[in-house]
Amino acid sequence: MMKLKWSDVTPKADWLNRRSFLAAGAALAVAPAHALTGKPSAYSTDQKPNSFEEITNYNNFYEFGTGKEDPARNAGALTTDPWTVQIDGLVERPGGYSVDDLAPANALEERIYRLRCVEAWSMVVPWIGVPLASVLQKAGVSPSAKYVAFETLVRPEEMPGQKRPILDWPYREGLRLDEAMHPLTILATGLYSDPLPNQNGAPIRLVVPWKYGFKSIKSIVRITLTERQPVSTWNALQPSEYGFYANVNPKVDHPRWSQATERKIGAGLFGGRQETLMFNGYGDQVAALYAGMDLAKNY
Ligand SMILES: Nc1nc2c(c(=O)[nH]1)N[C@H]1C(S)=C(S)[C@@H](COP(=O)(O)O)O[C@H]1N2
Ligand SMILES: [Mo]
Repeated sequence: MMKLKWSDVTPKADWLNRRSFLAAGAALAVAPAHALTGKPSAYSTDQKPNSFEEITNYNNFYEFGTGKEDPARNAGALTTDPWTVQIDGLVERPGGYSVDDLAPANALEERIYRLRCVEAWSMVVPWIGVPLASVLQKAGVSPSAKYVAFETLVRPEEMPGQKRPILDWPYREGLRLDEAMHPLTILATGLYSDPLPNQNGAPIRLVVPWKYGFKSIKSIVRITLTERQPVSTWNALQPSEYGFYANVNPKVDHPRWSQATERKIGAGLFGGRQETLMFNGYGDQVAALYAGMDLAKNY
């Protein structure tokens, strides 16, 4: 049988509508949460996205447990509305911003990105969100700012993993300002045409597709513009294994495993491994950010 690519058989608009159509037709009793639409983007990959079921049942979100199925099991209880993101530090308009302020419906874009976890598995995810640059512009970046720091919610009553010292809570991440302003960097509020499921970082999470997944911090409550390189959770915990940059790099192995290949979730037992690409395949867009840097030292 001839192999057709997903993009050959499914016009993007049809595919976008499919989920809400199915939801509407399937059962009016199960009222779907308001559907989201994101404008198609040239930054999206043509690769076939993983299924909604795969993306929402195989997760890393240690606030809800360390098992891949723990977030799907435990994150449902998280209250994500109301939600305020505090933007502070070296900004002109510090304060509390709502998710609608930061990612209004008319600004949403669809970004189908590869996601490569440092543990050497990967997926393709159709996010909906807005460029982080648009959010930072709302707060007004002061000229002295050089980095952006992010923090996840701390609420052990609803995040059972936080009752144990698995990580130094809150989960923290950071980017250099030019990485944060890069057009590929988004804050996501949706997945397919659904509001972001809790296990994927509701109501708003970072997505930096050329970096290992741990940089893409979930359920963000604070964004701080700083002059100094901020703390990032995994780097602070184990600096010899997890760098601040964490750019996907098949030539720099993790001390305990190779980063040359990856296991694509959903490929099946006999699907085989695929080669990991430099900057997760986004080198044309981002390599210039690291010109002249030794990427083996700055891993
Ligand atoms: N707050 C928080 N953010 C997090 C994590 C986490 O444990 N806590 N895990 C990270 C890791 S290791 C990965 S691979 C991605 C996984 O995102 P996904 O579950 O939506 O695929 O989320 C990242 N963001
Ligand atoms: Mo990860």
